[in-house]
Amino acid sequence: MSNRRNFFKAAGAVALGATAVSRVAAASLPEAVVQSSAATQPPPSPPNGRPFNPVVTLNGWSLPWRMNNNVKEFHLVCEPVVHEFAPGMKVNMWGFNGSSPGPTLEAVEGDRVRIFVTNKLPEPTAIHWHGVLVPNGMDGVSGLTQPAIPVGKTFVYEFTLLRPGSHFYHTHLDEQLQIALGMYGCMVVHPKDARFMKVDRDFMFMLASYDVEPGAMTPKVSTMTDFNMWTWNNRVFPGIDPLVARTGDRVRIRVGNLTMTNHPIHMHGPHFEVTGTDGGWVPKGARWPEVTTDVAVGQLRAIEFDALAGDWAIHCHKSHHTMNAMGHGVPTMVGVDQKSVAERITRLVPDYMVMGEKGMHDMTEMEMPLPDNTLPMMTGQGPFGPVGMGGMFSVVKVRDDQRPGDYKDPGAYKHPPGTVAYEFTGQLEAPARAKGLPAGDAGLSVRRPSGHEGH
Ligand SMILES: [Cu+2]
Repeated sequence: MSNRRNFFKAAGAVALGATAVSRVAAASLPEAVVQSSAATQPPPSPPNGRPFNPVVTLNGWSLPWRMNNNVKEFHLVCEPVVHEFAPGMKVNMWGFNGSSPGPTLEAVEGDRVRIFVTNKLPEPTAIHWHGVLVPNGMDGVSGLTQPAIPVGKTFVYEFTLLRPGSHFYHTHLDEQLQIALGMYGCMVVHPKDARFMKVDRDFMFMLASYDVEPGAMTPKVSTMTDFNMWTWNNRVFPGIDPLVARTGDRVRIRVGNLTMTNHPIHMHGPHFEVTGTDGGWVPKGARWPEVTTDVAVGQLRAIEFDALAGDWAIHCHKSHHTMNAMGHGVPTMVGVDQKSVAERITRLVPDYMVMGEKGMHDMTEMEMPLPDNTLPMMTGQGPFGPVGMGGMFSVVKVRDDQRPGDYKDPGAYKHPPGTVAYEFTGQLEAPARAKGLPAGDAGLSVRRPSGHEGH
C-alpha cells in the first residue's frame, strides 16, 4: 500500500475522512475524533469505476474509494468520535472515519470490493455486511467466520457484489456495547443498469436509539429497552436535515433499523409504496399503497413516492419517539387541579411551576433551564409557531422550483392563498355529541356516563 497516503486525497473533497485518519494514525490509545460536520452532503460524483446514481445520506456522507486493478478499495477506520445529536448536545460515541454512523459505502452490482478495516477502538471488533451476499468467511462474525480484528490491526474483506440492494454494515463483536455506541453505517449496491428503478432523489438513513441521561455525554450501554434519544443517522429533531425535492420528483427513502424496537415510519402528504427491503427489490405487482410502514429491528425498508409541493412531516409514529430526553417518569397531570398543592409548595419553593395541567404543549414554548448538554424535550420552530417535536422527526420539503441536484433547505413553504386552516369567528350551531354523556364543560373535567355515579 505504497500510495495509502494518497488514498483519500485522490478522492477529492472529503476532508472529513482524511483529517480523521491522520489524527489517529500513530496513536496506540484511541483518541476521540471530534466530528467536524454532520450536515447532509450532496452526492459526490463517482471519481472512477462504473457509473451509478448515488444516494444522499441524511446528515451523512459517502466514503471515497480508489480503483486498484479493477478492485474498488475502501478504508474504514473504527474509532471513538465526539458527535453532535443536535446543536447543544454532544455525545461520546464510536464510529468510523471521524463520524457516527460511519460513511455510506456505495458500489455497483458486479463490482469487486476490497474493504480495509483498521481497528482504533480500545477493544477487538469485526464487521458484518448486513444483507450482502458474501462468501461465508467474509461475513464478519467474530469467532464464527474469522478471528476478531485486534486493537491496532487492519483486516481486509474482499468480495464481489452479486445483487443490487440497500444494506448496512455493523460490528459483530460486543454488539451490545459497540452498536449501542454507534458502530454501523449504510451500504448500497447499485444496479449495474443505472436505469433500473432510477429515481430523482434517493435518501438513506439508519434508525438508532440511545440512553443519555440529562447532563451526561456518554450513552448508557447497559440499557435494554428504556432509551431516551431516538435518532436518524444519530441526529434528533430539530438537528435532522429536511429531505428536499422538486415537485413531481420520484423520491426514494431507504430506512434501516438497528434499535431495540420497531419504528412505524409515517409520511404526511403523498402516499408511498415499499419498493425494497434489505433482501432486495419488491416486484411491482407485490406492492401496495401506504402512509406508514413499520421498520422492524434489523430490517430496512425502501419507500418511493411522487413528490407533491409542501412541507410534509415524516416521523416515527410512536409518539415517545418524537421526543428528546426528560420525557420519562412524568406523571399525567391532565385535568388535575394542582392549585392548592401549588400554593403550599410555593411557600417552600418560590419558583415552583405547575406543569401539564392543560397538556404538555406549554413545555414547547417555555424557556426552562436545562442541565448542560441536554436538549429540550420537544422543540423546533415552524412558520406558525413551535412544532413541538424531537427525536425521529423531519420534513419532506417539496418545491416547484427546487433545482435538480439542489438539497439546500428552501425555507418554509409558501401556501397558496386560502389553503391554510384558519380561525372561525362566526356563529356555530350546537355540535352533535355521543349519546349518554351529559353536556358538561368541554375539556378538562372528568365526566362519567350518567347512572354510574357513586362507584
Ligand atoms: Cu420509533
